Amino acid sequence: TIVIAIYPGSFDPITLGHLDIIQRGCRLFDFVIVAVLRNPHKMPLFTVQQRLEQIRLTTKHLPNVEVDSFDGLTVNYAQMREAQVLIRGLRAVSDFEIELQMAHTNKTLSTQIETVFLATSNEYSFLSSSVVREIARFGGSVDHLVPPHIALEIYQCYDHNSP
Ligand code: COD
Repeated sequence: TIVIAIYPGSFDPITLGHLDIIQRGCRLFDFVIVAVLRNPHKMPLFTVQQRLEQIRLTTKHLPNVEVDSFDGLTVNYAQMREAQVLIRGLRAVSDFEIELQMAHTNKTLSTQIETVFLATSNEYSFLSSSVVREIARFGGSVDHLVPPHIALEIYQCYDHNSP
C-alpha cells in the first residue's frame, strides 16, 4: 500500500528546520502533504496564500510533496486525504509534552492515524518560526535560518521599521 503522510503546521514562515523534516519525511513515506492550518484566531506575519506559495517554492525539488491548507481538526483533514501518518518534529523536551498530548488527543479522535515524530537535526534544534520573526523584527539576519527567497520576503515585511 501507498503510505501518505500529512505534515501539519502554521509555517509562519517555513524555516530550514521544517524543510529538513519534510525532506526526511519524503524518504520515509510515498507521499507527503504539507498542510497549513487556516487559523482565524491568530495574527500571522504571512497570509495563508503567501505561506502556501513560500512552501511550494521551497519544496519544488521534491516530487512527492504536495502543499495544501486545511480548516478544523487535523485528523479529519488526514482522513479526507486518506493519509495514515501525521509527521511532527521534536526539538526539545519542552516540545515533547505538548506533542504527546496532541498525539494522544488525535488518537482518541481517529485510531487509524499514527503520529510519527522525527527528531530535529542538531543544527536546527533552536529554530522556530517565532525565533525567525523575532530576529527579523529587531533587524537581525535570518539568511542562515530560512530559504533565500523567504528571507527577502521577511525583510520586506519589516522594511517600514528601518530609518
Ligand atoms: N526542527 C524540527 N522540527 C521542527 C522545527 C525544527 N527546527 N521547527 C518546527 N518543527 C516542527 C514542529 O515541532 C511541528 O511539529 C511542525 O514542525 C510544525 O511547526 P509549526 O510551529 O509551524 O506548527 P504548529 O506546531 O503550530 O502546528 C500545530 C497544528 C496546526 C498542527 C495544531 O495546532 C493542529 O493540529 N490544529 C488543528 C486542530 C486540531 O486538530 N487539534 C487537535 C490536536 S490537540
